[in-house]
Amino acid sequence: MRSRRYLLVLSVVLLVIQAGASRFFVQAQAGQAVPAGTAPAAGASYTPTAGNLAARQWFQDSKFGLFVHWGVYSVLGDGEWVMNNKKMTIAEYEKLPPEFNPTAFNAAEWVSMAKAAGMKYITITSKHHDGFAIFDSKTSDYDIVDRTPYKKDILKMLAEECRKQGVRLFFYHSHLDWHHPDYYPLGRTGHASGREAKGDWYRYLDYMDSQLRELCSNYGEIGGIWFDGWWDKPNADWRLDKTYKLIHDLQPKALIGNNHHRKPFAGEDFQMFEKDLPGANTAGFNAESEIGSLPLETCETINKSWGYSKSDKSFKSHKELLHYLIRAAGHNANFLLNIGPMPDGKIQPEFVQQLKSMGEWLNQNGDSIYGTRGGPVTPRPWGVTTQRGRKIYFHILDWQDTLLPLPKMPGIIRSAKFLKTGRKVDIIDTGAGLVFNLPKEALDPIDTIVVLEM
Ligand code: FHN
Repeated sequence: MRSRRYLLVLSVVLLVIQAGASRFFVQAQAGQAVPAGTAPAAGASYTPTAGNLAARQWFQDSKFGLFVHWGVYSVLGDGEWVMNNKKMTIAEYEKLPPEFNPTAFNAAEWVSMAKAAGMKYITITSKHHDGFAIFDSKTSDYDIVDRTPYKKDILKMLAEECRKQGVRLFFYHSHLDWHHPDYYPLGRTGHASGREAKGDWYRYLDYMDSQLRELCSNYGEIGGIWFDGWWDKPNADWRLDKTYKLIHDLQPKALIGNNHHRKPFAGEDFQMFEKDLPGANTAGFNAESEIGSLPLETCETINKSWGYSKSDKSFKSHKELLHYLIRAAGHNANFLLNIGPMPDGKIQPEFVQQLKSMGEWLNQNGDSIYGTRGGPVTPRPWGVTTQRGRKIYFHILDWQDTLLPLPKMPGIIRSAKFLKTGRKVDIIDTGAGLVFNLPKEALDPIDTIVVLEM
């Protein structure tokens, strides 16, 4: 009876495999690591240093980072776009810095929390679109030291703590600036700030470069710069070559990424996708994006907000967030998961809890994520594959049946086990492909991981 059922299922499987042969073929994944010593296709006039190429490998091995959106907007608890969304003038918005006094901020606690979550790097907003710097800038007095009662450089404390705990620090820096008088002509946003209709664009770019020089000079070795806001003025002369050169000259290992939602530009070292896995466009940001050849990253929020929101209670579940991390890894991408700290410097308990449980899962299953690249079977509705050396990890995330049909594997399979129990997995070789036999009791509600040793 059992063998007749197998035969029936197998013939269906064979038909499916043959019909969709081209779709089912094992493919190389987009965004695979650029081999050391090879300049990325996007960087015609830019040759990354050996240190930079090594940093790209480290980045791809690291897989999981903490994104932090924090600034004076947190005082209002209405997200980081509050100035634009609530049509606040510069004069009104400038009343926020005197209210920003994060006395409960504790860099050691933040970094330990990220580490315990299994995160290997932190990317924090040095300046968001509101133009306010949460570091000690000598280029401008619109910063935390000069304008808030707190008077301390958050980035300095964080950089020191990251160094102590072995976590790399990246700075998110906004090209777009709703506050600076020289950010002119205006772009798509920031029209209600009440600014005079004049300004010297190149003076603004000098200002931005000067702040970037500070970020690349005063905080030791940094992981990289994560740009955002280019999309506000896609036709402007952003003088990116000059800015990227400045960063690479000062910090040759630092990785530059730019959230312009396009294929990477010359001089960039990684490519990010906002609220979407590489190649997808469910959130509307990636209509013009195209996967390039650089290391990839995808970023998401725990609720719906980047900056702190008092009212946003739509928290994603533990399973959703883990699936995001796992699917990102299967797409050969890192996952940058965001928190928006509260104005006093504390992190809301829902976020803390979520990060803790992600760390617990990674403690058990991290072998199938860290140091891997997208595996030989491209992402499927049922899940993804990751690979490190001779080990291929099948992450079965959404599959209800006992038999799972798969394409042919490249090479001979030496062993097949469930990662969790070490129990052997029965595999049927149909000649045209494989079928995993997944008994109900072996299925895991989050991720059933099968390891093939080739
Ligand atoms: O406008 C920003 C937004 O506030 C946030 O920083 C995200 C993070 O990816 N990026 C921008 C929108 O593309």
